[in-house]
Parts: sequence; structure tokens; C-alpha cells
Amino acid sequence: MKQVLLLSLGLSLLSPVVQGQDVATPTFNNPIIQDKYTADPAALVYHDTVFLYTGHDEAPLDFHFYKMNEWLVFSSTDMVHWEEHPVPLRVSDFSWAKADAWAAQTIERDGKFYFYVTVEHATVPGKAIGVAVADQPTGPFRDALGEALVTNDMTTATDISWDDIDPTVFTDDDGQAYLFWGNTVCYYAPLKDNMIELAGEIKVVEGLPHFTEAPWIHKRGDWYYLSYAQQFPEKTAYAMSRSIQGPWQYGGILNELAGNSNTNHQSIIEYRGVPYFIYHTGGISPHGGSFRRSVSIDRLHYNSDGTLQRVIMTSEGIQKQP
Ligand code: FUB
Repeated sequence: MKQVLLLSLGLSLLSPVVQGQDVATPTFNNPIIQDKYTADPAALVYHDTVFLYTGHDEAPLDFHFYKMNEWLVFSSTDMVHWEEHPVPLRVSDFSWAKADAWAAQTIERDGKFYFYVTVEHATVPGKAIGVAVADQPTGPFRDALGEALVTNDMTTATDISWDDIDPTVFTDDDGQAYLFWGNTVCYYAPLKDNMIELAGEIKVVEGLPHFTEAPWIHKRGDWYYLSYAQQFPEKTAYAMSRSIQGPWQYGGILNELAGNSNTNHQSIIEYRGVPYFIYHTGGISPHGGSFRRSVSIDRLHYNSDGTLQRVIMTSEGIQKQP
């Protein structure tokens, strides 16, 4: 009898049922890519698939800055399983650039895919924005312009040489596309229909307290959202507007400091009716950190007035498409 009691006590300790609740072991899906370091996510929903473009953190353990030479692309149809495709684009594909495959974004227009990137310019001191084009979302991409779209000497609102980084592109309902980018100062300008030339003056976006970098534009209903990295180490904050031209109304913090990384770079999409927040952390143990980052995904939630709820970063991530 004693043996039976002990056996049954032992089994109940092993059982995944606590006080009547099923606590079956969850799957830990964050970070979503575990076999390499990925940063600066930018997702594109095209037809039935999500294409996720990232930077590739390649810094060895004794190197304490970004070492990034190429961008990567992954795809998924359930937000849980991600297939990696061949490298779509490298810094070396831009003859006028010399280093730093920093943050980028790809969007589709008229069946072509435009990949806006940050790189270090070879001859104009400072960072620059380039644009590549492809016929497929997975590439291969080629330099669309043969020169930079934006160089440091075109923007003068700050003296720093790295203010022309982190491009994000948004096409408004009337078909007009806009390029937003920046560090310390957030800039924007309209794009021509060909998507590879600016169509007007570069302006500064006002109303983004403590803007650091990583702007991302999205729209839901009648609201435009401009999310961005704030302060340093970075949190993600956001502002809302009824127009892509502003004025922007500050909405507060959207995501807290990203674990073990001093940058925090977000992408926001809706896929099959579900909003997602895609970001990076330094979350892969034991060598993850600010220069060896990894992309994670969690749900994004809206309040009924259109404001955004603060993101809850989880280890479980997305378990399955609802
Ligand atoms: O990945 C290099 C830089 O770090 C990006 O351009 C910024 O957004 C920050 O994530």
C-alpha cells in the first residue's frame, strides 16, 4: 500500500496538471531563427505568404560593433515555421558602397520588389540609402539606380554622419509612395512612381519625442502609425496621425528595452487578420547581445480608439495562426 501511495505521489509530481489546469509544456518559438543571428526585421505580406527580410549579424566574439555584410530573407505561411532562401542582397551588390548592411525594407509595386537599404557610402562620407529591385520577393535583387538614393550631404538637420539610415517605405491609398528614414532626426520625402527617385523636398518629421532611429510606417483603418526606436538603449515608441504628412500625435511606449540588446528595431504587419509585432533581442544564449541579435515575434493589440497596447515580449512567441 505504501508503495502504491509513493508511486501515485511521484506520478502526480510529474503530471502536467496543476490544480486542475493543463500546463502542457509550451514550445519556445522566440527567437524564430536559431542557427544564425538576425537583426532589423522588415516583413512584407505578399499574396498568401509573409516574407521576412533581416540583416545578418556576423560579429565574432572579440568584435564589439556591427559586422554586417548581407541581408537575409525567410518566408512563412503560418508565422511559426520559417524557410530560409538564398542570400537576396549584399553590400557588394552596390558598387558605390563599402560596408554595413544595416536596416532595410522591401515593398512591392506593380509586380516588382524594391529593397531599400542602409549602407556606408564609399566616397560620400557617411551612411547612405540605396535601392535594389527584383522580380520575385526572394530576389535575386540588383542595384536599381547605380548610385545612392540618399547621401549624407543631402540632409543637414543634424551634423552626424549616420542620420541617413533605416529606410521604411509606405504607399498611401492614392498610390503616392513615401520614404521615411533617419537617426536622431526623422526625415521623409515622396518617391516618384518608378520608386527609385525622390519626387520632392526632404522634410523633417516633427512630434516624435526622443527619436533615435528605426521608423516604421503602417496604417490601420483611418490611422497612420509611425513607430520608432526611442532613446538609447532603445525602447520602441509610436505616434499616430490622420495623414501621412502629419501632424503626428505621440502615443507612448510600445515595446520595452529588448532583452540583452541596446537596439530595438520593429516591423508591424497584419497577416490573415492578425496584427504582429516583429523585433529583435540579444536573446540567443550564450553569445547573443547587441551585435549578435535575433528576431522574435509576438502579437500586437489595438485598443478600440486605435491606440496601441504595450507589447508583451514572450519566449513562447507565436504558437500557431489563430
Ligand atoms: O543593425 C544596424 C543598426 O542597428 C540599424 O540600422 C539600427 O536600426 C539598429 O538596429
